[in-house]
Amino acid sequence: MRIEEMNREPEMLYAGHNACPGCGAALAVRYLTKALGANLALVLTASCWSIITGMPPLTALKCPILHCPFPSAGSVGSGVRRGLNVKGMHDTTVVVLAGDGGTFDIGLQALSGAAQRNEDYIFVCYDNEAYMNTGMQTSSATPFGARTNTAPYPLFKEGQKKDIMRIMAAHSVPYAATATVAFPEDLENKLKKAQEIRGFRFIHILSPCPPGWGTESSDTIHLSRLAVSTGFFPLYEIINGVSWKMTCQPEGKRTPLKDYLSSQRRFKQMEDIRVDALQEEVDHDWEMLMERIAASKGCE
Ligand SMILES: Cc1ncc(C[n+]2csc(CCOP(=O)(O)OP(=O)(O)O)c2C)c(N)n1
Ligand code: SF4
Ligand SMILES: [Mg+2]
Repeated sequence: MRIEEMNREPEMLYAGHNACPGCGAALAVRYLTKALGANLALVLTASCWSIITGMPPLTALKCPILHCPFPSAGSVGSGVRRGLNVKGMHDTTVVVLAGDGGTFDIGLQALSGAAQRNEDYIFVCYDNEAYMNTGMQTSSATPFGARTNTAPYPLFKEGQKKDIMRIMAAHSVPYAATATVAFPEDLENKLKKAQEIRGFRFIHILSPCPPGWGTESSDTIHLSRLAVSTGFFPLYEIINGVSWKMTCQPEGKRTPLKDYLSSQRRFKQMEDIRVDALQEEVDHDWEMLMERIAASKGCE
């Protein structure tokens, strides 16, 4: 479906929600609801999104939402799916929505259990690369060099971003994919594909966050696009943990990573030598991804 058609799909996110202007996570979920349709049950962890939608009766989303404790989203999703099945509501799509903190860190144990049991729902992680709702603390999704409010001296994240997609692939889940808001058609295709598949499905959406990243609200789409064209956040899908496929390839040469970093205040203190180190890491991850894609051609 083209973006114009998508915009004509019924809105499930009411105007007047509580997201900051330019919030990538709000846009991601708006597209998600358009792609998956109205017959949706949402499980939501503590996060910016619990605030964006607000508490009943003033909730901003037009579908049932179950707010759940941080670490339990993976299990609550399993329970909701099984409960709906008992009631014969097999057509209702169950989506667990969690931030990177609720996915990469605090929710990882229940997520791993549900993925391993191949529970039948879609787990969506909107990744703004920190615990934003509580004031921008480091998560294991925060990239190297990014400033957060809990990074010890020298005040930026020193380790690498955790590779959640390889963790999901290691669980051999039927479907896992990356997406971001600058490519709504790619995002929609992946969600619709996930909706058709049974078993555990995982969608990882990079979602720019203007206050947390130190960017203008008008830059959200540009940054999301740069994340892809630099190779910092490639768009791909993995079937059954073995078949890796690129869905949106940057045209020509990849854009230098410094173009992505320079417009974000969270990377402002980064010296050139660290920018070069991060570029090397992105180049290395890119090569590894290309090798996996090439190697899996025989698995299709
Ligand atoms: C067990 C537990 N620990 C901490 C909190 C406080 N808390 C609420 S939202 C939040 C941040 C969530 O971060 P993330 O999952 O990345 O979502 P974001 O806020 O970035 O959207 C935290 C730490 C909590 N509610 N429960
Ligand atoms: S802090 Fe970031 S993720 Fe949270 S509502 Fe604002 S823009 Fe969205
Ligand atoms: Mg977050």
